[in-house]
Amino acid sequence: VSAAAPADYHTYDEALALVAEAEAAHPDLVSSQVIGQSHEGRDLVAVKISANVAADEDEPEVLFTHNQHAREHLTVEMALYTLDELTSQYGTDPEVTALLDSREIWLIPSVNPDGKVYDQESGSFLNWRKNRQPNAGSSAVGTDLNRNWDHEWGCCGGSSGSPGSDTYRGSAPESGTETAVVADFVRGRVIGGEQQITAHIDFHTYAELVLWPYGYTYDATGPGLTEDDAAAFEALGTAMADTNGYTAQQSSDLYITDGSINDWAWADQGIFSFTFEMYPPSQAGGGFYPPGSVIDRETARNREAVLTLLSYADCVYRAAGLEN
Ligand code: 0X9
Ligand code: CA
Ligand code: ZN
Repeated sequence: VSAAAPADYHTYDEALALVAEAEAAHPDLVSSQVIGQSHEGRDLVAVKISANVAADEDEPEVLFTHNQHAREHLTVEMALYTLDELTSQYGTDPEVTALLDSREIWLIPSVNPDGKVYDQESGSFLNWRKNRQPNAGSSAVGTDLNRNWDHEWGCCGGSSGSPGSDTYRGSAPESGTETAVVADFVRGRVIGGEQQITAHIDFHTYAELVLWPYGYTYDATGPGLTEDDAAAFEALGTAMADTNGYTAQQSSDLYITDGSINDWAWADQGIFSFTFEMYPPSQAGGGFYPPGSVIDRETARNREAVLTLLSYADCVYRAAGLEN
């Protein structure tokens, strides 16, 4: 496999320009907002996509987060694909139309823009994972944002306490600037005591997996995660994997993680929260840097999975044949 060049992927500025273009072209469907700043001061942006987008209607909300890990550039392309597909197919494709008429979608195209810019814009890829926040008392830079969420943070050997590690969990839960901004955004979707977001995918690369909580334990159930919850996670995760050919499993079947976004989103916010590990299946396909020629295919590959998540967002338990 020929390696990608940095120019094969959109830069963060280019991604934001495409968001602005979509908003200008579809003002009835797309509305973006700055939800905070990264450590280095870049805007963190959430894009809402829904019919009658200006109104906060009482519709199930769905969140897609991308690029917690800097070098996973294909995930930003996934956000741009979803934005383009949903907006261009509204009013044409009946399934997309019905979903935008009945759901409110939030896309965060990059949770870690500082890391993305650092990894992509020096002239060659740097294999960078973490954010770009300095660590007190260490010359090592960066927190692994996906070990920095506030549920069982650092509990179980699924992260590192060493700033030099690629899985450094940070000095405290939500010590990562970007973790705190996104967590505050999610908490801000609690209205009248009810979290509006019911379902979520956090996009990563690579390995072609659909993963669900908990990551901190091998047990299929746990505090706040009942047998019915586990059945719903497995049913919807498997249904999505049936559409894209990924492997569906509990995230700890891959390896133990603590402080991941999925564990926090479920345990703290009650959101059915999945991780997708996109293309390639292994290092042989280009690892974190597959060639730009695969972007269209590997983003469109997740079209049905995204629509499946949206379709069950009114009641995820329905995926398992359960009434809740
Ligand atoms: O280790 C990670 O954060 C993810 N893999 S990656 O290669 N993209 O770094 C997997 C996270 C899955 N674990 C949970 N969702 N708990
Ligand atoms: Ca709406
Ligand atoms: Zn990742």
